[in-house]
Amino acid sequence: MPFGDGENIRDRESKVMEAITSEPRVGSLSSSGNDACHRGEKVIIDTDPGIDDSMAILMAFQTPEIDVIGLTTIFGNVSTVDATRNALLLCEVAGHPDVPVAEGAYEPLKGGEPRVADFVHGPDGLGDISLPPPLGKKVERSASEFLIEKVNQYPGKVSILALGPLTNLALAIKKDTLFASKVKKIVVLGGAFFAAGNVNPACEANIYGDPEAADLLFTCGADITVVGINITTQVILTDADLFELRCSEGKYSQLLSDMCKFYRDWHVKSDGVHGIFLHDPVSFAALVRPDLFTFRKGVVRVETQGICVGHTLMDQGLKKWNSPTPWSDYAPISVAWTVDVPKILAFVKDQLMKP
Ligand SMILES: [Ca+2]
Repeated sequence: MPFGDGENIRDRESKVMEAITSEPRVGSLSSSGNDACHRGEKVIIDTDPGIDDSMAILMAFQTPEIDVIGLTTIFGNVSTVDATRNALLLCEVAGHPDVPVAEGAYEPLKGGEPRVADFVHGPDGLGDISLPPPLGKKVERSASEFLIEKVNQYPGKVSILALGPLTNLALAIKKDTLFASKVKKIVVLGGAFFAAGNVNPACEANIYGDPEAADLLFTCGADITVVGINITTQVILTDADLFELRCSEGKYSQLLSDMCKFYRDWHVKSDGVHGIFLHDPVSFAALVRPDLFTFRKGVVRVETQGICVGHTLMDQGLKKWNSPTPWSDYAPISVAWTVDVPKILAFVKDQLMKP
């Protein structure tokens, strides 16, 4: 769906242009965790923007410790084509129109129409605030080709922040059998660990979007950290925080505040929450500030059939099973277990309000 061409489009355009043209400021980020990002670390963001994706992407571009070397797109909050448009626009808003955007798969691994959550993020995925179309174009390669190219170009040096359904990553693993060993680290927003989902009681939206892809990724042997909604729903930007954001000098605070209206109203209707969950920004924090979390290691499998399709289930290693299970013989991954809510909220607000 195209961006609206309502009467306030000129205001939006000038707002976007203002964000594009204002001087970038280099901030600082203390990253004291053992596995925190180091200066200049290469990161690809696989994304379905998405309002909270937009927050995470703009935060990433404002973080000097990391070097965003590309965005790859996927269906989820919007269609893949709309995700590409939004990703291009966000790169331009962030003052990085040169960052390549590679378009991802149009459907999950098993085929069929993807599930699109436009009722959460608005028809355009960015809160339906009549933003202008991007000036730039996507690159020729597909998302999975781009991912493969970059991990081969910089083996052991590229981390991936996966903020949507995991189809592109699964396709990269299928096409390049050494992909898992060449990627540095993959941080995934997805799943609900020993907690209720957000699509239905069994499953969370990103995993539900392509359960086969998620199961393939979680069992591929790569260095993976997964942040479930059992963690991200603990971190809420309340109405008071949103007001503070709107009143702040943050470089993108007006744009994000406008985008957040639709998203916030959905939270009231759906969850009785007067504010927004910070799913994607919290996952970004797991990449750059892992010291704000605790993690547990275990093999994670994803249900691909039946009423619990999309359910993520971790073997915590608490019991020695009598016989082999579907969890046996796979490499464990790191599952975010606890989060320091006050500290992470302060971190996210600080990033979002950075001038
Ligand atoms: Ca997302």
